[in-house]
Amino acid sequence: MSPDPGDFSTPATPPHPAWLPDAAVAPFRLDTVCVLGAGAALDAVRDELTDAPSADAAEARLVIARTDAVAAPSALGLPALPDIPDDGHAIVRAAGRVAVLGATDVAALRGFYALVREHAADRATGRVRPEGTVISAPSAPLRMLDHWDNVEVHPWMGQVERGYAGGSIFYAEGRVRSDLSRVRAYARLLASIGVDAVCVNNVNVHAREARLLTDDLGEVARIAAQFRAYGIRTFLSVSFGSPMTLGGLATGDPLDPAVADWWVDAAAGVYAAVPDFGGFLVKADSEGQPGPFAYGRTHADGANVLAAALRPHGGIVLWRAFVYDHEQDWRDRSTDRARAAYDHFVPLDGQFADNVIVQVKHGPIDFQVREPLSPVLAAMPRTRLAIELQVTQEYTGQQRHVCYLASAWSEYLGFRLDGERTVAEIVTGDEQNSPGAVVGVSNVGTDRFWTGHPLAQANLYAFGRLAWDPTLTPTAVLDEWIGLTFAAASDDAFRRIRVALHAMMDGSWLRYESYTAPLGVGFMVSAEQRHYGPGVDAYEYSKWGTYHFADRDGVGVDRSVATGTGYAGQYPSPWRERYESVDTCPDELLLFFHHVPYGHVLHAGKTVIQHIYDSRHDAVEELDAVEAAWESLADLVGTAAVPAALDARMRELLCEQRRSAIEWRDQVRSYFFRKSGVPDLAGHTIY
Ligand code: GCW
Repeated sequence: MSPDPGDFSTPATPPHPAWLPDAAVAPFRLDTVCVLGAGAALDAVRDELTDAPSADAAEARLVIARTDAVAAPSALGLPALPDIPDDGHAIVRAAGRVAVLGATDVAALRGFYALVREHAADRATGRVRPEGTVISAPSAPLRMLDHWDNVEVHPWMGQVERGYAGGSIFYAEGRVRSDLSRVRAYARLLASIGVDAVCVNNVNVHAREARLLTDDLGEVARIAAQFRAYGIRTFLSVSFGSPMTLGGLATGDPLDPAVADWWVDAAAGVYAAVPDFGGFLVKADSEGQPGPFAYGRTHADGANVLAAALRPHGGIVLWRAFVYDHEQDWRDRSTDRARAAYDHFVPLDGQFADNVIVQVKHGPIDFQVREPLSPVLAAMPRTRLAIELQVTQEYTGQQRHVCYLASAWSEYLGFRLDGERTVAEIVTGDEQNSPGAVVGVSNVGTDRFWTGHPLAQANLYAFGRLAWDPTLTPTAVLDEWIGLTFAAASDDAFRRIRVALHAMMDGSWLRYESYTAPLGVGFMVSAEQRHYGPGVDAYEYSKWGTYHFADRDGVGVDRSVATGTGYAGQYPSPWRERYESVDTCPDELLLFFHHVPYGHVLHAGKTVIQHIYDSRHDAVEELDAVEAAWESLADLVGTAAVPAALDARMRELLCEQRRSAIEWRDQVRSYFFRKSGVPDLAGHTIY
């Protein structure tokens, strides 16, 4: 029996090389090379270049060095070493030679991968790099991937919660895998995109996983060792209830001295096993996880007790702001889930310890394909903040649909949330906020392609690149990814692959939006199929606080200050006013902020109902071009450029995407016709 589309549970050894195939690195093994300096990360560079002819620094065409290992700039033929920030690198091209420099071994390693990336991107764009020095340093000091992996297979969430790429690369059979080579390969991929932190277990901390913090530290240390070699620090998700469940205390009250002591001991234990441990990630008082509310304490009290325990070791706490009432009565129109994070956290601004980062989902609800930016990000100037993005495609096609998320993320990061500062500036640190982080929920698993959909690898790649430099454009990032991933293709094949993939991916986020929930209303997802596929009313009478309020006259949630839940008032100007009024609210967010009649005319000129009818049709029609783009590469299948297994996976998933998109189109369109009785002026088939 063939598996369902999207069942990627069969691991493969070795896995697909993703964006670092041998062909991407091979050009750097042709010339004479010199790697200067000590450290595990420089050993990783030496591994990459094992077969290259070596020469000393004065002779080599390519030098990769820690600056403290360079005896004198003249040894590299340079008048002086460039001034490089500690966590950055320099690529110096002079007299036909290239020097990659960093203050640490890790910085030099990242510089080496930057060189590999430049080479690949130049192939895509035909650019020739001039001589000179290019310095690059990360925008966010912390660029972190969170794994929602469970040690044990959870009865209804599987091993990786919201994972669409098979099992966990960390755990098998109820414990840490004995063979961690896959983790090492992952660490290499992450280092190449500048990710510097990974949290290795689910934020929903079940009983078995809680014990990673105590019984399994030796095993956690093995994982950390894989990451360390690539400059990546390991974090754990911990349960706020640990002092009771693991420590046997009668309370978890953060202000109880015995509880504080328990955390001090727990932190000391972790650092004894993992000296460069990063810290804790915490989901508290959220969807059933324990938290400080049980003791009448605030989230600042909760976060600070953990922060105090980690402080002597240099560790930090990432404390999630995803706190809302998940036991809501759908009849209650006064409670608005969108308001919750702001209502809980903004009054605490200035109360969090300086080694706490409050981690905020990009939107106020839950990673929907279209949401406004969370107003919390503009409202806590005295708090370190992180934006949390969902690389795993829970609500964006579950790695069966093509959906290139860099388009969305770059919009979020560049959004001027208070009219002046971009979200990127706020989370990476500016004159108001101390530096925070850019965090993503990882999309990898044991699948042979890592991510289920092979094109979803581009999302992981883009996450790291945008966390490093939020000003990169999604198309430029895609060019890098294509250049690296398809490095083995001949020039002609490569040009065609590039055209095809841009046609498939550039507009894919907006296309996904167009056939799913309309105009920002969100959450019309199937409950039985775990948020995959349409379920227009699946959450309408539920306890989760995610409603669209469609009736015979109109649809949408009134979140205005004047007549609705007041959520629009959580924004600073100019967004507060823009969102408050139906006249100025952007079309794509209209139903997020307003309940309007079906005949309401959008700025784009159509009525809401006709937009609902048409946009689904148009988006499904576009899939013809998406499929044709892949089909245009058919003669390359079986060559190094497009291996047969890749083509087979692509075809299977493109087929599933079409099936699912048609289902979305027909259900959503029929639903709104049946509710409204308004005929479709374009005469599309309605069921
Ligand atoms: O998006 C929702 C998911 C849950 C997840 C939760 C969260 C880890 O459906 O599976 O739990 O958000 O972010 O905590």
